[in-house]
Amino acid sequence: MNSRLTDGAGLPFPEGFRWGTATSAYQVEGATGADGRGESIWDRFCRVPGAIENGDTGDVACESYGRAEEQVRLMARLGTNAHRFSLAWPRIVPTGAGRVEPRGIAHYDRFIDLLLEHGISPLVTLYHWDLPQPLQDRGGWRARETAEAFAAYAGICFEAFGDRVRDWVTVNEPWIVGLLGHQLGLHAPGEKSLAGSVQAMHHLLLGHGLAVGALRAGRGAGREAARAGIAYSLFPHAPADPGSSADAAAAHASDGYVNRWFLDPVHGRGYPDDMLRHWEEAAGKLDFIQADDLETIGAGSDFIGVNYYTRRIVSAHEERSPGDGAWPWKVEPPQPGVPCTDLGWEIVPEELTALLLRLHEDYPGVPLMITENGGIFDDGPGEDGAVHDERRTRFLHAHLAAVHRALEAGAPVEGYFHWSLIDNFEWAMGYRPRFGLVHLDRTTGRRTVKDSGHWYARAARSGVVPPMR
Ligand code: IFM
Repeated sequence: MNSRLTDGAGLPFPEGFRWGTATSAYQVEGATGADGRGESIWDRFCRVPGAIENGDTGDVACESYGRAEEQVRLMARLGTNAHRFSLAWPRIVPTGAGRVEPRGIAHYDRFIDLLLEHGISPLVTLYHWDLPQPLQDRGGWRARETAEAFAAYAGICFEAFGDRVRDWVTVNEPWIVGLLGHQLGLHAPGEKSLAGSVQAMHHLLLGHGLAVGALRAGRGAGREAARAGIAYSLFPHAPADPGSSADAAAAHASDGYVNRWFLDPVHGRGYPDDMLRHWEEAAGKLDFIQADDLETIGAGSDFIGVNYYTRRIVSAHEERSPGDGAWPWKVEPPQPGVPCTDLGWEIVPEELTALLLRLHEDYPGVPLMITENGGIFDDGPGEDGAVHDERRTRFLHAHLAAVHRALEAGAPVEGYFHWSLIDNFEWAMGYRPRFGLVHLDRTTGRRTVKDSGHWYARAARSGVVPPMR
């Protein structure tokens, strides 16, 4: 990388950098009843009146299950050399444990082959929130049994696809699963229990550790290079008043809740003491943590998956908030003058540089991958049929420049996966938010590569982020 080149000439990225897009099964596949797929917690949750905006569901989504070939051609048009997607657990093991569905395996076999034929390397997520409903009926992630079933399912996937897939994300965003799925009830399975959410987050980490064990056990079987990591939803933190020690303490505590509670144990340091104290006080005894769980969880992670969207500015507060971990703090609204996406998330790319450098410092030697980054910009086709989404292009440019700065400062960033390839099902918000590089017209199914997609293609093809005018 020639660091003397300025943005005027474009920003060159290292040889072998992975230029990717990201999706997840339930958000894009549709075809929820096809080929023996079992029911997932999202199929069930979408049927709860009022749970999802507009009554939307993932039944059809982007029809990616039936249009896999077209989807891969789209990626090839974008010039990307990598793609992150998730396997739907209920397609592979329809009831969560036990019988394997060969048609599910065949579908992903073909999808992986298609990617490879187009020179696109797969980064495969095993769990992106679509838990088989029968496991939920037995306690879901609150139950230890689910972590064990997850490891067995992971082993099936390593066996089936490990000859072509090197890199695996075990679990996507364990904090969000705990917060939205189990504490606030806004995501499937719709539970509202602080104690339950702490238990679920522990079992997600345990599932990761057990899956890593299964992956490593298979290394002798021709999968020596296999790697696994978690994709964390990481939020840099700042105190609302930099001069206030109470705000600084609140920001540090919130960082423990959102970031350190996950990163520390996976990297062999155990759960952070401040957080253990907090959970015991706010959520009760943590007696579901068994003697060697932390050793299993701490078996490690071969890379850190960074899902980065925005930051959290926190101020100290007298009262405990009912949500957000029952902490005495307040998350501040967007700061005046800071640009935001259409959902009101602050756009702060410089925080991404700082986050990557912090991870490099705190967990030295571990490769980093931006497994998600993106924003909601509600642009659609104009009269000329094109989608002139200049704000997304600027967002991309700013965040890739932030990654470039981190690389120059020595952070081992291996790739960038834009969330998302295509406008898709955004969970409780249904199809309203648009995150894609490709616009989806849900009435006609028509796909239109947005201007941001064309811009990203220039970067991905050349390995140089073009300057912005
Ligand atoms: O769409 C989600 C994705 O499933 C997980 N990470 C955040 C994205 C945008 O909200």
